[in-house]
Amino acid sequence: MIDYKFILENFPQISTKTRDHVITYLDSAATTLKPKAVVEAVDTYYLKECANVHRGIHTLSEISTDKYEKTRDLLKDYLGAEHREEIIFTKGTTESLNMVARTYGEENLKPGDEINISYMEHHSNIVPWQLLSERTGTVLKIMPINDQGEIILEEAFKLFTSKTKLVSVVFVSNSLGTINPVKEIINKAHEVGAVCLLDGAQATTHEKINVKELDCDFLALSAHKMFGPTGVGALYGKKVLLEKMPPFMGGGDMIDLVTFEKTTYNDLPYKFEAGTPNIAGVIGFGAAIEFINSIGLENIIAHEQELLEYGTKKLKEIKGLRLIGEAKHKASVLSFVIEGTHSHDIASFTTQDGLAIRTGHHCTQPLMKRMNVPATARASLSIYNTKEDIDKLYNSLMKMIDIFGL
Ligand code: 7TS
Repeated sequence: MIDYKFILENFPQISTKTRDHVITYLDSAATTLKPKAVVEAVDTYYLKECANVHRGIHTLSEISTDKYEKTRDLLKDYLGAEHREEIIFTKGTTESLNMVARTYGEENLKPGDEINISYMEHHSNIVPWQLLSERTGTVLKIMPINDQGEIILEEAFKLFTSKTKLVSVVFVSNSLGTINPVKEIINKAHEVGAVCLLDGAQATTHEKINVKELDCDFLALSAHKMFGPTGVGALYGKKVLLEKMPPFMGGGDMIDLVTFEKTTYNDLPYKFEAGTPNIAGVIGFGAAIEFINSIGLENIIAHEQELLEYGTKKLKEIKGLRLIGEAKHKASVLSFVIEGTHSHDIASFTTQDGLAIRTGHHCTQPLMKRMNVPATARASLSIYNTKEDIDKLYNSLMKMIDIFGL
């Protein structure tokens, strides 16, 4: 059970008037709201404890370093990783995915080697592999999906051959909400000798993740989708793989010894964290993980599933509305189209009732094409949402249909 009083106290945004309205925030797949504890952790760093990390022995540098490194331990435990060195801080999912492409990909993949992704990937899990293909001659293969928005495993697995060297798949789809059978995909990848990378951007607060049990080789994530600050995230990678990978960027902190003739590199995880990192962001991320732990991920998931069930039922009552993405195993994302309207018109209308929904292709253009829609309207739900929020969306859509004469 989610204590709504606790939620209201922690997310003042949900009761603050912006322009004419108290906004009903239904766009958590884009970014979640930030609880007070996260903002306060960032605030404390900047106002009272500001210093660089890993660079000095003065007290403030020690405090910042301790807090920065504490987040690594929190995330290691949150993901069930074996070693803290397996957690690399990045700018977010996009950078983590690009890091694997540029380091593991360039080092290990050869012309003709195949990379399998799915039709429902975010652009950040498509374009880095296309860029890699341009540089190395690798070939991209696409796992098909059905009309409900589920990977057709039987067909997809036909693409797994001795040529497959890397599989990169979204754990939870941002546009459809589909929770993919990643364990089966990882096992299949390993069976043919490929490594498997998960795009965990949307998964981290909708699914309990244990990277050791899953046996994934890499997992990319963003803090801002798990109540943390923007511009920070992480790459989980198996130590044996990370150790053999070349650095991503060169600079301070990632070196061991520098001479003009030759440079040797720092140990993990610092080999991949060149330059002054987003210290405040990482510290805020730690507070976000503690916040999730204090509520209990299982409670968050249960609340979201209840809202998903209610929202699905309610939206299906609307004539002319079609849900895009009806997978059996689904997170709290309601993507839809309404016959006779463009999704942008839906957003323009519902925003007047104070609703914040996202419309467009959600950075998944090939998926939109596969589902035969130009774009969708998307309501994505989190712990601070209630059934009343869904009722507001329902009422606004009904009003729109009436006014537009649909
Ligand atoms: N992968 C998935 C599945 C995502 O949903 C997103 C962001 C990313 C990767 C990229 O994450 P970033 O933090 O590096 O930007 N998705 C969305 C969305 O659905 N609406 O806005 C951003």
